[in-house]
Amino acid sequence: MSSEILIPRSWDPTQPLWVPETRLSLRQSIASFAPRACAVPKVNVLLVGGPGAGKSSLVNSIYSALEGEMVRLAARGTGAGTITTRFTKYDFEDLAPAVAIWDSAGWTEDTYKHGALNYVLGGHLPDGFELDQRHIDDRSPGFRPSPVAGDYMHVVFIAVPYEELSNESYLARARSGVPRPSRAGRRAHLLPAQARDCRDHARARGLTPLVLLTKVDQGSEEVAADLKTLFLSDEIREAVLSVADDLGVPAQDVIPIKSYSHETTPTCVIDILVLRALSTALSVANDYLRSPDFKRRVQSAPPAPPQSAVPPPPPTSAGASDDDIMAALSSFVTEKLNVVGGDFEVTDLDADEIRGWCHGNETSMCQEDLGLDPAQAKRFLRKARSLFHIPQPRGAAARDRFYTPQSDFITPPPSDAGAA
Ligand SMILES: Nc1nc2c(ncn2[C@@H]2O[C@H](COP(=O)(O)OP(=O)(O)OP(=O)(O)O)[C@@H](O)[C@H]2O)c(=O)[nH]1
Ligand SMILES: [Mg+2]
Repeated sequence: MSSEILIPRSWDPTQPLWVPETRLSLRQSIASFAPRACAVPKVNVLLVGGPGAGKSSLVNSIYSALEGEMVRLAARGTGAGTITTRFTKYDFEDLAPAVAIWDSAGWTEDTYKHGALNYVLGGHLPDGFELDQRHIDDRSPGFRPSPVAGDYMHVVFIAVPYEELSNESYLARARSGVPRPSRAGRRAHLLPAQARDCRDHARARGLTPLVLLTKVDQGSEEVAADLKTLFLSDEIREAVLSVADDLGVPAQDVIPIKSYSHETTPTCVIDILVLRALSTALSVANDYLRSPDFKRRVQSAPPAPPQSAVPPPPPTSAGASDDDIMAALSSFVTEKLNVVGGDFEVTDLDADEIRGWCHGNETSMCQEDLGLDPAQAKRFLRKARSLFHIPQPRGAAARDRFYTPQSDFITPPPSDAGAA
């Protein structure tokens, strides 16, 4: 009996269904993800690539897709130079408690030399490390001489912008292995030689390098007009196969994405694309955590210092004082939300007042008193709840769960008012 094909045949058999349920299930699986090694509390996902490849935009897009509204955490550029210079860790609080994404400075011919990539992959460089420098070594400020398993990178994304592939000389260079000469005033993109370098360093540590084919809307008019045609497009298929061929990786390890760039509201398709990419990364990371390479590396790590020399563990938030928590919230507002000043600073307020906001889900108080926008207010309360160990109020949880921007809809739960 022959089966009838009811949907257009895709070149990728794992093409998702573009429906809100797919996004919901991706959000849920990312939120409940657990690393398969107890020595690793959070999986570290590394983003590398050339300036303007779309790394920071992906961080913002993943956050937006998890949050359900547009969030801009990482500064984005125009592609005309390196915008990100510091190695920056992004946490997603309870939206993805076991995930950290590390955004890096765009590669140029002058950076990531002298084993710097090994330091990045090996967890020697802390959050905030200045990457835009020619020489990085064990005397660099902040260098971590003995990283532990939780500091290592557990999965690597190499970002390659699709716009680059339309330049035929890119493919020619990739095949010959000749890096593009630098030209003053012209932006440098991910060089094939550097991508190979990263692939080789990753493989030497037992990691599987994944390639992000970014900005798929640039280069295919059909896809730009309707992103849902991505996995039906011959142009994208060709690009995926070319990149896989150039870098010597399996085609299924090349993931085409489109991040939020000019959009002002979330869309289901972009949410699904970026969450699908993260979900693939988490599953590859878990494979790594079970691999002999990882286990060997953990076993051969230098032994922990003798008991007497072990410093007391840092206080956990469970045992933290109100003052500690208020200080942590204050730096969260300035460093993570990049907000300085509403009517009050966090430290002007009382811990019990913030506890009250948490219990009542008082986002409007956060907006008025601390000068936060609605998305920042939600993040602030989420952070405060996790530090004060206050569960999310039921109403707020239900609203978040069924929050549906724009035209994407899921039937909301019946409200008490409606039942009465
Ligand atoms: N059309 C389109 N533009 C994108 C996409 N992703 C990113 N961009 C744009 O590309 C430009 C550079 O993006 P960034 O995210 O700053 O790139 P980056 O890799 O972080 O760059 P550096 O920090 O300089 O290394 C920005 O103008 C983004 O809006 C995409 O999927 N489609
Ligand atoms: Mg950046």
